[in-house]
Amino acid sequence: MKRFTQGSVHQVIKCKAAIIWETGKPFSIEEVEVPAPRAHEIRVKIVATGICRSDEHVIHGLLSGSEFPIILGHEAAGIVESVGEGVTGVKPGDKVIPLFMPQCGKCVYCRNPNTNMCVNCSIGKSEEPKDRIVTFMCKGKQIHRMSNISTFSEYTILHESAFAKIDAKAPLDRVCLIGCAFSTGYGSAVNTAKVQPGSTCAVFGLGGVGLSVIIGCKVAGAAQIIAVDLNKTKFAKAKELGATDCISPHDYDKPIHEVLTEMTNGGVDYSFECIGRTDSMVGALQSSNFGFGTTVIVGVAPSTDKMAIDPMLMLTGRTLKGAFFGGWKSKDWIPKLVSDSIAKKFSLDELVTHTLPFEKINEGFELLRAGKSIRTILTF
Ligand code: PAD
Ligand code: ZN
Ligand code: ZN
Repeated sequence: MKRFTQGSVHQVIKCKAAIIWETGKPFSIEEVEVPAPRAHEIRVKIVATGICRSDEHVIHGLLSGSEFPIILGHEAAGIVESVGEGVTGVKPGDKVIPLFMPQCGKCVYCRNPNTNMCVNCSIGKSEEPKDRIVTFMCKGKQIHRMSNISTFSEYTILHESAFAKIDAKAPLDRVCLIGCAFSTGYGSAVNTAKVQPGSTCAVFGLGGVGLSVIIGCKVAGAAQIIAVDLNKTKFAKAKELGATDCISPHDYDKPIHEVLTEMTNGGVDYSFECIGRTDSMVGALQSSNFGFGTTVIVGVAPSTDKMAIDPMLMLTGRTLKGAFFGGWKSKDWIPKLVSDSIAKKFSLDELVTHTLPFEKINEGFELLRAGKSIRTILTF
């Protein structure tokens, strides 16, 4: 029987990838073996991949379920190299974005319009589904994957639920940000919070995610957008993207939620935590309006940390929410977000501060740790 396959589907590819061998160690560039895609999988050549704080959390062992050695990376864009049996709608040469939040379209979550979670997602699970374990081998060892996609590799394997085909015109060194930071921040404002025209917003943390929240708040027509960060070098970019005020908690001798409550005569309509600290999450909730404020948790805190809140904050009418990937059902929405970016509904350029060759990945992470970059894009 003839199998329906396209591309170099039966060959193992040897290519370079960045491996973290042990918690807290730097990346080492290694030659890895990437197997042929099996049924319902594709193999993709990654062209550009961004550096996100979530990768850094995994390096330091802050998120449960991460095992080492591992290939990180989850914010990328690439070109289909080969297509396994049973995969439809995509062929070698097509441009795709890998999905760290997959969309199988069939599970109880995919069928529910109120969530973008999918049973196939790896978040909160301790291991990859056994039938999905494939992928990278290096020096005779199996290398674990991040979110089943691992984009810090020249080639990677993606399940058919974990990629979105995008417009052939898309510039991959920009739309890779639609794979994580941009969609997460923008969607947190327009989907999860549903920011209304004329409203007041506070955004805690001005990395790629927080700045994308600001873009979303502005597109939604917010009247006041207050940006909060300890690093004042982030303020110029926040203003450029739509922040009306920028404040640092270091400049006040009272808690930042009191400052925000005074600035807005009773608290903001919407607050967003884009740092990943439980104390800031509580601060964001306390900054929101007593009777009708909404707070969205976007940042990912270390899995051992817990939030303690006064239940009265909720009894009085505040809403506390959270979402991965800005609430977007990924496979449905990524192609539309890419088209919106090509149509210049929003710009991704401002989020990119550095572009480096893939081999300089450790330098890229140093820039993040030093607070000098928004997004560094690594190119192959
Ligand atoms: P980033 O490190 O680029 O930005 C974080 C910002 O927070 C920096 O500008 C810091 O200066 C600032 N900051 C740090 N501590 C404080 C503090 N105490 N008070 C005020 N500001 C502070 O990170 P990022 O934008 O890549 O990611 C932000 C968080 O979002 C991080 O926790 C990441 O893991 C999470 C994330 N969540 C999703 C999701 O789907 N929910 C997706 C991507 C990233
Ligand atoms: Zn990310
Ligand atoms: Zn699903």
